[in-house]
Amino acid sequence: MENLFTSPHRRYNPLTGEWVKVSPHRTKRPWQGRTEQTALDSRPAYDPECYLCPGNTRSNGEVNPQYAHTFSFLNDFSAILPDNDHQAVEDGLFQAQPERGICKVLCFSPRHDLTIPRMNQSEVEEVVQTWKREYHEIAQNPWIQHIQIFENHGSLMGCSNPHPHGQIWAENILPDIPAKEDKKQRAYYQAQGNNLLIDYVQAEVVKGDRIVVENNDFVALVPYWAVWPYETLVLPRAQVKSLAEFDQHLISSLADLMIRLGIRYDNLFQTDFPYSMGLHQAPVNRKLDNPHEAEDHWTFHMHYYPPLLRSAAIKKFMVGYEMMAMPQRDITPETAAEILRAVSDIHYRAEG
Ligand code: H2U
Ligand code: ZN
Repeated sequence: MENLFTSPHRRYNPLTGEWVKVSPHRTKRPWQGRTEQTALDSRPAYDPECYLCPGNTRSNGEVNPQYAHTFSFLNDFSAILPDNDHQAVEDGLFQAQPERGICKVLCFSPRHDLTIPRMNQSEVEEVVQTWKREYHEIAQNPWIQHIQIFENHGSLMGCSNPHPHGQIWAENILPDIPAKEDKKQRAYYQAQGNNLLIDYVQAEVVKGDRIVVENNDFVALVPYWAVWPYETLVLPRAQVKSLAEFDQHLISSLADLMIRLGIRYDNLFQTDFPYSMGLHQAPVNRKLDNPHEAEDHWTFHMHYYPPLLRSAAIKKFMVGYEMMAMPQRDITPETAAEILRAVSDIHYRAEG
């Protein structure tokens, strides 16, 4: 009998409780590699028109400092604001809650032309270090519950500016996606006495077929339940709840892994690979009824959601059946991991 994984099936995501449909029989055509090459993007190291470059003026008239490493500032067009004393609406089917939050923009580098996979180890360490500092500082506001650090990368993802940067949205509630992960991790921890994602990473390391890159502290793999063709999940090998617990060693390990994963992504279609990436970690300042609950069930992790499917230009759209019913994929997570493992670990734009 043929393996279930060669015929249509669905897979369970234990982190959210959702399912994904896998249709591997639709990918019988052989892997052709990239089908076209995009023009090499040659951005200047400094762009006088860029609102993120050092020394430039932003749309609100503020001037960026001549920063040398990373630079963060309050988003001039914040989606949520710190002050909001409006009343909730509780009117049957019409419910609304006021939201409070802090939005920041974080430049990864003063260089307009770089991306994480083309930055060096110490430069990416600076990014992780800055994330840790921001997580710590923002958590000092006792009303903040959740701190979402993310990067939306590439014009294909709707990112407005190629200057390497990410964002932080912190707020007074736990948003839906981390709330689902919170519930699932807590239930698992209470039932098993172990962390869901640590048990998961250990099992994946034994199986091996979904691993993309790894080092002594972190593993990047295509999760068993991946929705996007080349989606990856970055997991620590040992339990750690949030950036607050990262020492210098973990910071440099994570930077190493992010660079190596990013190089493989860029090499896959020889393009500046677009994605949305984000960190999920323990909520902050949560008032728990039972102090024993703490946040020990939470494991720090990162999600990378890239939209590309078959080439630098062919993107997967989540439409039709997927908008109406559930997500679906053709190429299996195992095949995606194999393809990512097979590409070079030296960046295609590296000199020499
Ligand atoms: P993207 O990551 O989607 O490109 O967004 C960049 C953010 O930068 C966006 O949230 C902010 C926008 O509000 N921004 C400023 O804070 N100041 C500016 O002068 C322009 C853009
Ligand atoms: Zn710039």
